[in-house]
Amino acid sequence: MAIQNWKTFLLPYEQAVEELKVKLKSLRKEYRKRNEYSPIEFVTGRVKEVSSLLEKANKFGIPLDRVAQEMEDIAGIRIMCQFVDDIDKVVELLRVRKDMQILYEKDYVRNVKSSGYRSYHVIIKYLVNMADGPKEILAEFQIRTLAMNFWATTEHSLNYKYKQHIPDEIKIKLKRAADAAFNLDEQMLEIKDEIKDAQKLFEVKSDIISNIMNNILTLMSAGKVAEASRYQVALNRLIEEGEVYELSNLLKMIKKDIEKYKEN
Ligand code: 0O2
Ligand code: 0O2
Repeated sequence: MAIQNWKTFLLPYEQAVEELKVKLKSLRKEYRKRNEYSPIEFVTGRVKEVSSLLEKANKFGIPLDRVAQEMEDIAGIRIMCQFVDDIDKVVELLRVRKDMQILYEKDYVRNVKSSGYRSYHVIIKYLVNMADGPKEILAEFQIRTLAMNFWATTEHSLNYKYKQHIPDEIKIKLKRAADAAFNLDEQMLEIKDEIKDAQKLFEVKSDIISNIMNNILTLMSAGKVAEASRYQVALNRLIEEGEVYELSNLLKMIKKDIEKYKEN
């Protein structure tokens, strides 16, 4: 296929990656808006480079006119999670969706690869609406923890450096590092509730603080500069060390004041 044809061939994959990224990021936003913990930490996506597509087709003996049917990861979406048990939750979120059809799943979290690679792969069929009509494509989700992602990206760059022939002594060290990363994931899981509580507390506090800030601005724009400064000083005192109840009280006070000024 000529370069121009590859560009056209990849268009629906580019479209799919953009759409899927938006959809998965929206799920995260939805959890946050509901003030709930999100099993999705962040999402990235890419369309396979033509060079790496050709290399893979060559490695697996895939004829170029069969690439669309046989290469599952031309469109790739990566979903990063904070904790190992979030991975299953994300897979569940994908399983119930009506805008994609899961073809199969590969669980490299429980069935770790000999390289040390851990990740959960979900292969889907996805319909994109292009200018010349609907087109069904294959796409791959890779769902993994931050530690798994750190390991995989590092190992991937070493593979690139050594052209898939990483020396044995480095392979052994990499395998050990992969197990250490997984060990870290398991230890983090043991204190998950503690971490979640701390994150929640942070979110609740920053929510109240931005609410107070907005109310201070309202006071300022109503010409109540002295009152606004007084609240700003009180807020500054509480920002670092203040408890949630103290911030809530300050918020109540400023809201009450604003109501009072509105009545006058
Ligand atoms: P926000 O508001 O920061 O969440 P893109 O086209 O930028 O949407 P792309 O090109 O697939 O996505 O991948 P990119 O740019 O590498 O990263 C996508 C998103 O993941 C970006 O956020 C990054 O900030 C975020 N990201 C990347 N690495 C990390 C990381 O190690 N930790 C965290 N928490 N986030 C990371 P957005 O989508 O631009 O917006
Ligand atoms: P890239 O550069 O990531 O786009 P395989 O049999 O492993 O050669 P297959 O049969 O396509 O590949 O499926 P598999 O095993 O599910 O792998 C698909 C993708 O998973 C790979 O894409 C990698 O992104 C990732 N992956 C699988 N094994 C490893 C590993 O040992 N280390 C790292 N870092 N990533 C891995 P590609 O085609 O390698 O390309």
